[in-house]
This record gives sequence, structure tokens and C-alpha cells, in this order.
Amino acid sequence: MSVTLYSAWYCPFAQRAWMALMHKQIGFEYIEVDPYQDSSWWKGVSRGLNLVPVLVVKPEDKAESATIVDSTRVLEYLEDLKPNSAQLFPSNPEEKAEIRFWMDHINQRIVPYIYRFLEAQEPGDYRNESRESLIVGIQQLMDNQYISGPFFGGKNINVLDLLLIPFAFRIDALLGYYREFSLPTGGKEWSRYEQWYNSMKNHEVFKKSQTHGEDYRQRLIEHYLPYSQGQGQQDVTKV
Ligand SMILES: N[C@@H](CCC(=O)N[C@@H](CS)C(=O)NCC(=O)O)C(=O)O
Repeated sequence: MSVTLYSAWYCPFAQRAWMALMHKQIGFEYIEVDPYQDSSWWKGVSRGLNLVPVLVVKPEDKAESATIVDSTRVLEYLEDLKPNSAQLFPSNPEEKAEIRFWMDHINQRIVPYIYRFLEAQEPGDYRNESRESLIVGIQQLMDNQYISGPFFGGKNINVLDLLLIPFAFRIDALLGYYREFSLPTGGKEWSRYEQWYNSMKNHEVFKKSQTHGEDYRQRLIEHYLPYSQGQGQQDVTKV
């Protein structure tokens, strides 16, 4: 089987797919692309969506490749491909349904508010509402999850850990830098969050998905300058 990941080093969505491949110990070729390029080649690779990540899989016994787009779909696919290796989902249907609820919560109630808060150059209602919604989104997640810790999956990571950590890092690095923001501390939810973040930040798959060595944080800050000026990608702010 050959597996190819089309990715962009700075992209938190692509980072999810990259980490999942490493976690499941699936060999793959990493191809760095500029997803904003307007070329017919890239349109073809990304099924007309022009977004990273794209995962292309060609099984040995099949003539056709499968192309999976969207980070959440990639993680689901990898679990289906290797259900018994480094499981990302629980096998119990009710627990799995619960996890899916929180996957949607991260994608719909947390991620867009990070981008909204970052793009809100001027103080005012939009910025305040984005900041408050982000805080509430994370608080709800940490309040409702029974985390025996340190990860959402307990001793081992699961899909929620992989969905959230690229964005948790950007809250810390980008919102810290551009908005002088830090999440609340103290209280049950925030102590859990802090414990989770510190563990996940040091997890090997997260560390291995960072480029530019020691400069990673600084390079990300530089990359997101246009976003902090309201000129970033717009669809990621939609709620
Ligand atoms: N919902 C998608 C979002 C992917 C996405 O927005 N990727 C950005 C880079 S971080 C991208 O490729 N942008 C290129 C564009 O908007 O043309 C996912 O989860 O994979």
C-alpha cells in the first residue's frame, strides 16, 4: 500500500492527519504543498477543494487510489484502515457516539472562534464575543469529559487529543502573541486543561509534527501575521 499526505507545515488541520499517521505507525510520503496555489494539478489532487490535508492511498491489490479530504475524515479513515493499531476511537457504540459529539464540538464550537479572535484586529464586540465563545467552548469540553488523564483517551491519546492539540498550541502561541490572551486558570476545568495541554504538548507525535526545530513557534507567529490583520482564510471563521 502506498500512502501520500499532501500537507502544509503551518496548517493545524493537516497536522492532525500527520500526527494520526505517525501514531498508527503507517508509512507515508509527506508532500509539502501551497494549498492556495491556483493550478489544475492541485485542483485535481484535492478534488477541487484546494485544501490540505489530502490523503491519497493506493492499496497493493487495487488499480485505483482513494483520495480522502478533510482532517476529521482522514482520522476516521485511518481508524477504519487500522482498527487494532493505536486505537483512536472506543469500540463501544455509545462511547463512540459520545466522542463524535465532542469531535463536532471541537470543530464547530472551538476552532472557528480561534480564527475569529485572531482576525479581530480592533477591540469591540466581535473580538469580545469571539474570545468569550472560545473560553466557553473549551470550558464545556473540559467539564463534560471524564478525563482520567492525562489525555482524553486516558493513558493513551485518542481522536479528541489529535483534533485539539494543533489548535491548543495556536491559542497559546498566536493568541498569546497577537491578542495578549491566555486561557483562565484555576477551577476544575482549567486545571484539567492545563494538565492535558502540558502532557499533549510534550507528546512525541505532536513534537514530531513540528517543523523548523526551535523556531517552530516563531515561524508560526510570522506566518499568521496576515490573519491577525484580518486578511486570513475566511471559511475557517464560519460558525
Ligand atoms: N475542514 C478542513 C479545513 C482545511 C483547511 O482549511 N486548510 C487550509 C490550510 S490550514 C487550506 O488548505 N487553505 C487553502 C485555501 O483556503 O485555499 C479540514 O478539516 O481539513
